[in-house]
Amino acid sequence: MMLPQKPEPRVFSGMQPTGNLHLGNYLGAMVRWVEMQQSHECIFCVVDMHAITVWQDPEELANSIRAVTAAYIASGLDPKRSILFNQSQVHEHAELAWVFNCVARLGWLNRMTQFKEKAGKDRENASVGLYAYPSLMAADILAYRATHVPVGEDQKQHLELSRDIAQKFNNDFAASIRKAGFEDGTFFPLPEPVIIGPATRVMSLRDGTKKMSKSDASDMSRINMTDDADTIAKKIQKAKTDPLPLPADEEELAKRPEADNLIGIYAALENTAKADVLKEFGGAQFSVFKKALAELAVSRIGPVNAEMKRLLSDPAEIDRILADGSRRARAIAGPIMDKVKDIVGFLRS
Ligand code: AQP
Repeated sequence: MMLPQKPEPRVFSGMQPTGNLHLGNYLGAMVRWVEMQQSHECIFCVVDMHAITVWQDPEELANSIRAVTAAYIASGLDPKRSILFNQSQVHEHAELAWVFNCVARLGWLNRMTQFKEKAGKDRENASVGLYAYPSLMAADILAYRATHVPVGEDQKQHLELSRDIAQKFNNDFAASIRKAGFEDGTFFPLPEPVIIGPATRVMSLRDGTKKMSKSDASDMSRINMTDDADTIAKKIQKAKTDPLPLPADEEELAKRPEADNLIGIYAALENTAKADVLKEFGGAQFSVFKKALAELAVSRIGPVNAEMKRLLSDPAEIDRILADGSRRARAIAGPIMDKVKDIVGFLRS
């Protein structure tokens, strides 16, 4: 298969099967994926190899891979139009990650804030995989020479590292890249982060300065995509706020993290801007706003939740979708990895 000289526009992104997907994953990433699917060639991955950078119960991991796949489809991703698969079924991710481990510099990885946060004080005991996570992420994207990566704000630093790795590979191997037929000496694109919308960083419902996260010990801190209507309403009602009514302008809103978070969630669910939500609710008490937010959240998440349940009642069908997606992903990544091997100087038969 002939690769194009310049990579064509192509979208890649993924989520870890490490527990329940939450509203942050949905509004920060998934909603954008569904949009981009209309206009771009898209590849969406369940990144199970990233998940095992911290220990996962094997049975739970297998179930989570299916649950995340079901969430993708229930949210509106079409497995015929886009490629949906789990990472470990396409060995090119691991192969390219090794090459990138040899391109990336220790100093670059040392700066990654996510590793510092996740490893915490017990850094010596963190897995090597957790440390090398950004090289694997670069490989996920560049195994398809993908050009656009829709993610939440928290992934910005890793995306910048992916660009640095692509750039250094292109520089280190420029002559060999030309010899392999790429006239301008560029093999990998520098992937563009797509971080847009009013909810690129959804915060914890218990603390407006902390990101909403799967691994937060308190379930009240997040809205899970599997929560029922009563649970969603209760979590929103109990969400931390300050005592003042809602502000009328965005400048004031920016000074009040909890209010800002809830307004951002409302705007994203309604597909509008924060300013428009403030026009409607500026000056209102939180009790009034929270009631409207709970209704909106239930009306958006309820149908996704119901469809996820329906899909999960047929696990064999989900496995079939992942097998089909993996085959289609390999058809793209295989020839790219073959070229990488030629460029690096590996012999292949
Ligand atoms: N709070 C968030 N707001 C907006 N976007 C978010 N994302 C995650 N949290 C938020 C985006 O969701 C996508 C998938 O994330 P992931 O599964 O790779 O894991 P993560 O970023 O590590 O998510 P968590 O919930 O924080 O998991 P844990 O607690 O296990 O670390 C990404 O595009 C991410 O930006």
